[in-house]
Amino acid sequence: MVHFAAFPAVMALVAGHTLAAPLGDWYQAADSSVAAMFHKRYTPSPSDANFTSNYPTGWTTPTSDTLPKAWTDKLASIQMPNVSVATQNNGYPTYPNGESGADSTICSFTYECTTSDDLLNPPDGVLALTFDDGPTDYSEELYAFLSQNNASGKATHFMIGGNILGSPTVMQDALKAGGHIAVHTWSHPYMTTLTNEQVLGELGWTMQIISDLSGGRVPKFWRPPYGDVDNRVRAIAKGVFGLETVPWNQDSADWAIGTDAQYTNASVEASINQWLSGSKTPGLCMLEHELNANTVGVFENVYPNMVSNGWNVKTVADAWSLDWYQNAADDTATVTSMAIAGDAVAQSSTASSSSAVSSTSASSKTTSTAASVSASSTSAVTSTTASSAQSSANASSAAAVTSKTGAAGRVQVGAGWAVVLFGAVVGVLSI
Ligand SMILES: *[C@@H]1O[C@H](CO)[C@@H](O)[C@H](O)[C@H]1NC(C)=O
Ligand SMILES: *[C@@H]1O[C@H](CO)[C@@H](O)[C@H](O)[C@H]1NC(C)=O
Ligand SMILES: *[C@@H]1O[C@H](CO)[C@@H](O)[C@H](O)[C@H]1NC(C)=O
Ligand SMILES: *[C@@H]1O[C@H](CO)[C@@H](O)[C@H](O)[C@H]1NC(C)=O
Ligand SMILES: CC(=O)N[C@H]1CO[C@H](CO)[C@@H](O)[C@@H]1O
Repeated sequence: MVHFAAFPAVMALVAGHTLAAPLGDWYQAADSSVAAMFHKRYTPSPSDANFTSNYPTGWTTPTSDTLPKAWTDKLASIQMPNVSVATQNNGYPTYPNGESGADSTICSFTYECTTSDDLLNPPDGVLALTFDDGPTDYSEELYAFLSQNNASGKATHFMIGGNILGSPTVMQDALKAGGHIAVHTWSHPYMTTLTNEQVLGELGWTMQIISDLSGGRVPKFWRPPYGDVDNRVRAIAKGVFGLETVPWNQDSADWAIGTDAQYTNASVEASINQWLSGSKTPGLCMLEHELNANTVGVFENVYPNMVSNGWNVKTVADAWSLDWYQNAADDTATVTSMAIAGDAVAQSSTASSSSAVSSTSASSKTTSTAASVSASSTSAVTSTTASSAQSSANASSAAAVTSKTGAAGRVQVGAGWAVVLFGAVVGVLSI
């Protein structure tokens, strides 16, 4: 069991002077709001015998007793859209009273709805390179390939907290190579089917473990598993945690190779190569995975074509000219003290860019924070229709592949995989 109360601020301060963080030092003042949201505690190290006991059980949605009060307090302070918890129907979230997921109040990506805050269409000519589901046993092969091609610093890795818990040093290898680390939830669920508190645990604990293993860097981007996101989940991601939602505008379907006869190494490579030699307007944000030999192999085969076709390959952060983390420009920049989901982050959703880092508000301003968060979620909701019309053509092909051909099969892949990984970790868990 995880007890946050067991890590008083004074302890964190003392530990900060006695234990070296694995990757740079932790610069947050003990009384900063980022320290309240993401506790420094002592620095959990992968070599600690009790490493996993600092976190909830891997690959299962964290329970409410694991949630720090700072997270639940923040959740209570934000304005939530009127969106119910969905149930799953063959890859499609379904809402009560026959409400459509395409409705602008709900705005489900599975139903091809996007908001102006969603990051899915990069600037012309830019390819946002993304790999979901790491770290896995195939990650190191991918990292070696990226490194050989001087491309480590051009990739965003949307990592699963439960996988990081099982392979913390692999995640750190991606970071040390210069890769950009982002959030893909703790247990890869359909997020729209979770309660608000479950959403909190899935995002918050993945941010916490990334922060702990990266010298205090607080992730700035997350990708919803299966693309399953609606305005309720977006509001929590942005309003509580300051996270930008990153769907995709093309699904490579690399994950389906070997589980759906329609998709083979050759067919997936052929689709990707077609996109790579096609229009550069808008840019490409392709769904790809560091999941297995197929997905990594496909990438290695198509990467030369990304280069030869003249794509400007970048991390998600660089594709949109944003900082890599909420409190650091990249993997090597100084980690600064800042408010999480405070004024700076809420403003950045309208003013677009990353003034987050320059803000050093250490005290929490509850009133103005709540006001600006509600203003930003309102603008997200009201701008939905226009941006949905703009990007539905590309989002639609992505969402259609995911929901119609993939989502159901994907559940089984995910669930089977969860069992395997959990089995490997369970022996050392003491919670
Ligand atoms: C793990 O061990 C460290 C150092 O001995 C200690 O400070 C920390 O509280 C322990 N964590 C848990 C969850 O017991
Ligand atoms: C929330 O949405 C439901 C279903 O559309 C509706 O019946 C209810 O009146 C709404 N509540 C508020 C406070 O708008
Ligand atoms: C990577 O960079 C090194 C040093 O700049 C260079 O020698 C090498 O040719 C580059 N490799 C590739 C594949 O671009
Ligand atoms: C797909 O390619 C990978 C390596 O690139 C290989 O390991 C795998 O066996 C291939 N799959 C099939 C079905 O040929
Ligand atoms: C509406 C929209 O953004 N359409 C674009 C979708 O992507 C293709 C290339 O993959 C572009 O040609 C379209 O303009």
